Amino acid sequence: MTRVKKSQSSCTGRLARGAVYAVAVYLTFVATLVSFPTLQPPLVYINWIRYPFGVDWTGPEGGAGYLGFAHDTVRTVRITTSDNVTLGAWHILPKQPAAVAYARTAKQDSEEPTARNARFDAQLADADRVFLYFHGNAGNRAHRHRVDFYKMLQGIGARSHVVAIDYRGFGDSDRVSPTEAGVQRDAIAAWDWVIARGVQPAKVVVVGHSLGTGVASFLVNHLSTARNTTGAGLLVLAAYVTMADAALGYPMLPLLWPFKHHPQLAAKARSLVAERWDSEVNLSGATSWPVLFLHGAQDFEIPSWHARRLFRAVVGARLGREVGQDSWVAEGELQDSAVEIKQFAGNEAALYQSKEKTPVWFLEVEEAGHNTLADFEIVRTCISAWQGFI
Ligand SMILES: *[C@@H]1O[C@H](CO)[C@@H](O)[C@H](O)[C@H]1NC(C)=O
Ligand SMILES: *[C@@H]1O[C@H](CO)[C@@H](O)[C@H](O)[C@H]1NC(C)=O
Ligand SMILES: CC(=O)N[C@H]1CO[C@H](CO)[C@@H](O)[C@@H]1O
Repeated sequence: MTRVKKSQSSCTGRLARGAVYAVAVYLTFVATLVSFPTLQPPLVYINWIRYPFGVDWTGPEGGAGYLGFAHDTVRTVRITTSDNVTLGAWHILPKQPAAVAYARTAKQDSEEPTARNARFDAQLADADRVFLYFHGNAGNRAHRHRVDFYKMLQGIGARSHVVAIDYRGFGDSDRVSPTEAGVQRDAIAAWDWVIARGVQPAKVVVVGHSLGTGVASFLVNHLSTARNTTGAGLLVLAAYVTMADAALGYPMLPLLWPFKHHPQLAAKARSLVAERWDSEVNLSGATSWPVLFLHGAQDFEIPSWHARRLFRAVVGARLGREVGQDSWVAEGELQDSAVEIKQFAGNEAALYQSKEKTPVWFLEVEEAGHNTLADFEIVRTCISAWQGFI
């Protein structure tokens, strides 16, 4: 009897000690990240997951040959940033009619690289739209769900090109550690590269997904405040309010979860996230750009309240007042005279449209998750309508 008791108590003792160690390790880890903020970026960008592996970026189709694009419609280009970092990017031509796409000609096969580049450049200068795509964290531009989205964008309008970059430290870009300041330079360099090919700013739609929505929001703010430049639009997929807000709720890396339910601790935790990516501020400042928020109601990585709050903030900033602050009632209704709401058949999606001249729209897709927006026809239709193609 005594023996059993003893072993029970020592078992409980071991468990208790184990729990204390686990908490100590966790707190040490968090304290280290706070004391050395330069250790945070690898957890934010996750560029060390180099997936998909082994892409031959310099190959004939820029490494995209196996991804189902029409023959000879993708090239890898190199973009140099203001701090002399070289980035890899894809330039993807508009969707080709099937007959043209598969007519692989001897002329194309023997084409010199310079002539090929000139042909791509000439087509780019003649674009109707250029979608400049900034991807999310982890993995590179060849990631399947990103490719699905490029393909959808190719089919918007008649002559839509896609340019998708890899930030520093990702893909075939120089292996320089990404930081907020560095990635901001990457975004500016990518924009400048497109404009230097003879594309009018008014034809360029800046697109961001997930982490990239912070990058895209920064870029449009920079363009409108520093250069008085307005593009064709800002398309934000699965946006977050600020990096700190995203980190606090991020299920893939629930480091800050223990803090999130306590308002003061949460505020403290927020202030300790070094990479800011303050999209709410940046978006509210870029008032001349058309904006479209797309968000899946089944997005558990970044829940759709982020996009709702951003939508309200952006419309509010343009009207000079708060919009529907407390009246976004449970089932997705926003009550505000400045906003019109359309519900699609079977509640497939809800579209919120500001009534201003420069459209600010928000489409919430009922069945979509964080990486699956490209699977929904309503998304393609909505982007086309927002860009004035239908
Ligand atoms: C930029 O970097 C390349 C190597 O990546 C180097 O050859 C070149 O000299 C650098 N240019 C400047 C202006 O620093
Ligand atoms: C910004 O651009 C708009 C239209 O292109 C122009 O009307 C306006 O005067 C410009 N503002 C400044 C400060 O240059
Ligand atoms: C104009 C402006 O406020 N831009 C800000 C956009 O957000 C980033 C933080 O991610 C700031 O560094 C910029 O100053």
